[in-house]
Amino acid sequence: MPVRISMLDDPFSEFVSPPANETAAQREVRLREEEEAKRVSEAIDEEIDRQRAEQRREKCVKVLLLGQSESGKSTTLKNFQLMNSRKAFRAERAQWRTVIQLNIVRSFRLIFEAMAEAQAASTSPNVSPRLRPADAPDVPYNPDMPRLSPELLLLKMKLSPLLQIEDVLRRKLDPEVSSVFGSALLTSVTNIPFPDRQKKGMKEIALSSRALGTKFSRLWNGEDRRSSDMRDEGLEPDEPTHVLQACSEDMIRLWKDPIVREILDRQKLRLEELPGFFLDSLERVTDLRYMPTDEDIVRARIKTLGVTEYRFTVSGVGNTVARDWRVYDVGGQRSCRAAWVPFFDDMDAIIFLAPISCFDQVLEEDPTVNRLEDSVLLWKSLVSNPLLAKTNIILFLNKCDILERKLTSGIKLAKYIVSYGDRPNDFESTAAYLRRKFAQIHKDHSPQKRGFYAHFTSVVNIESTSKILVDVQEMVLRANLRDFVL
Ligand SMILES: Nc1nc2c(ncn2[C@@H]2O[C@H](COP(=O)(O)OP(=O)(O)OP(=O)(O)O)[C@@H](O)[C@H]2O)c(=O)[nH]1
Ligand SMILES: [Mg+2]
Repeated sequence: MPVRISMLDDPFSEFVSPPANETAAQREVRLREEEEAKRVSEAIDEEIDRQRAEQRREKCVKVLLLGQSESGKSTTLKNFQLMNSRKAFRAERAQWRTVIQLNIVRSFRLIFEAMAEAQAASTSPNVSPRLRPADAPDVPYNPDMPRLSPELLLLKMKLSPLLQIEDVLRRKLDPEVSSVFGSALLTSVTNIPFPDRQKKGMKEIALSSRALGTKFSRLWNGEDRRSSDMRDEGLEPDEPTHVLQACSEDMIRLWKDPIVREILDRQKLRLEELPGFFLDSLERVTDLRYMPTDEDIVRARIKTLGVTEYRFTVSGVGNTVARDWRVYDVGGQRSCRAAWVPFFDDMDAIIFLAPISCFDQVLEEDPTVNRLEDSVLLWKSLVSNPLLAKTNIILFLNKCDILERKLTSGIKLAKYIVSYGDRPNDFESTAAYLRRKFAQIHKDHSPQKRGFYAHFTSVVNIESTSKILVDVQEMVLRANLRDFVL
């Protein structure tokens, strides 16, 4: 029953009630004035509503990409760019070629390290210390380790110019990187099964948003550029390109060498699964006129430090208006995660990437932590965060292609996740099991009920990812409009 408020209870009643001795003429004037005041008030309300709707339309849609390092955040961002600013994306091929060249050099660094380790392990401890190279790694003697032939050692030596162009390539990406101070931007190599490999100073390239701002500025801001001429794009062959081309045949020979493959196998160094793997395309990517394809660019690896913002406009469909979007890409390493929080209260959606192929790997920054476990804990802390209670969180169970390859090669999920038990070690069963785990956490820990949106993804696959991102864009937009209507 509606609650009635008596005139006596209402402290404002004496201001709004008509005067006691009001004449008929005065009453008519008062009613006219009240009518006019009501009309003005309604017009103001209407205007406020219109301005709110306008503001809402003008307010951009914001999406934050989260997940541990190497989970695929920047690769997802590249897919957004490919969908929404394709020309600008392609205009940055010169920079991506440099990144790819660095990725190749890094792969060879790893091969050289593995060879040095094998050589040291296969050298009998009885050999005179004078005959051991000064920089030989300190590894236990292993007579079963394959021996490096003089031809292989010669090949390795012929490829040493690769290490000399590394600095030039890094400086091309970020001129402020100096050999001495550059290491602040560069972090140890990841995804390596042996934690101690980290100590060896092999560096993965990383770029701060400061450097990205200058090098990839057109791309991040979705601007277009007309010229596709090689000179304009900076794709004219330069010194590192000539060196890589000159080393191409030797690189292919070394990479295909059965002894080298055996050494890599023995050290469980699966370069194919490392980010930025281009060794199966050496002939193509070392050509003097090589221009990275879209696929090459999404596979190129550069670690993110700081936060990168990418802006684009999605044109309206039907009678809906065009909307501006902002996608934020952050660094995923533990040291970068404090920078995530300031973004939490203003996002329309979060895409969380969990690389489910990483069940047998450890974190680069803490080799005692399993990568999948880290993703699960991160997921739990995100879905339970009260600041994000109303935010749509979309889960990408990523790197499905690598998961499938690992399972096919005989690596058992149950060895790392004991609760998986004796279920089948195939993709369908393992992926469905992991999805259920993430869904359960979402259900148990969300502060209030909300939908669970999850996709199995391989974000290096441009075609399938674009379909998923179209769905995601539509879903985010719908949720955004629903919030407005409610
Ligand atoms: N095969 C395969 N590779 C992937 C997939 N997703 C990402 N990668 C590769 O993994 C590497 C790391 O991906 P990034 O997108 O750079 O990872 P990130 O989450 O941005 O990492 P940080 O910047 O360190 O936080 C890149 O070389 C990608 O090409 C995938 O689904 N399958
Ligand atoms: Mg990144």
